[in-house]
Amino acid sequence: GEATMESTFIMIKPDGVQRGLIGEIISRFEKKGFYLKAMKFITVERSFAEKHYADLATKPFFGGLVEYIISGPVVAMVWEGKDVVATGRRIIGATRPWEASPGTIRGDFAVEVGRNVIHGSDAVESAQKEIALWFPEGVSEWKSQMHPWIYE
Ligand code: DGT
Ligand code: DGI
Repeated sequence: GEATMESTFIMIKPDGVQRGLIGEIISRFEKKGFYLKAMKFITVERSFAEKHYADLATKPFFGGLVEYIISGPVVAMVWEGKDVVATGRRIIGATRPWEASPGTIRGDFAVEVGRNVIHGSDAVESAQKEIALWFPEGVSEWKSQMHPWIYE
């Protein structure tokens, strides 16, 4: 029911955009029964990417990760649904694509951890932080007419 609905931040990274995977990825979340609440197609600045990945600032790959994220446009989205944070991560698959199961986005479309196509918030608290960072203007409040066909 309503009480268990949550939101997550999903971003198709520049490799996903370049490789023509936008439709495929959006389709997987749509068909699952999650609701798209916000979406923008943007190239972010270095300082913004560094803020998004602030938790990884001490990692040796941080510089390369930031370069990759700012290298071209990304598709930033908010998806809503029951347990969408954890379930979204399962749809995405493991961070290291060689560990990602077939049937997941990374399992089906990625080879390298540094080109893993998509980002998804890893917890409800990080989702809230990321949504506030990427969508300070807020998200659309709309109700899918399919709701009763997806939720009991
Ligand atoms: P995400 O969704 O992009 O925040 O990534 P997570 O949460 O699945 O993975 P995390 O936080 O361990 O790593 C953050 C990003 O750093 C990950 O998407 C890809 C990059 N990364 C992680 N480990 C490696 C690595 O060993 N080599 C390279 N090149 N990149 C890595
Ligand atoms: O949320 P995830 O993307 O699954 O993983 P994360 O938040 O731990 O890492 C964010 C991104 O950083 C991840 O998608 C790919 C990259 N990353 C993580 N670990 C490594 C890495 N990149 C490199 N090059 N090496 C890593 O060990």
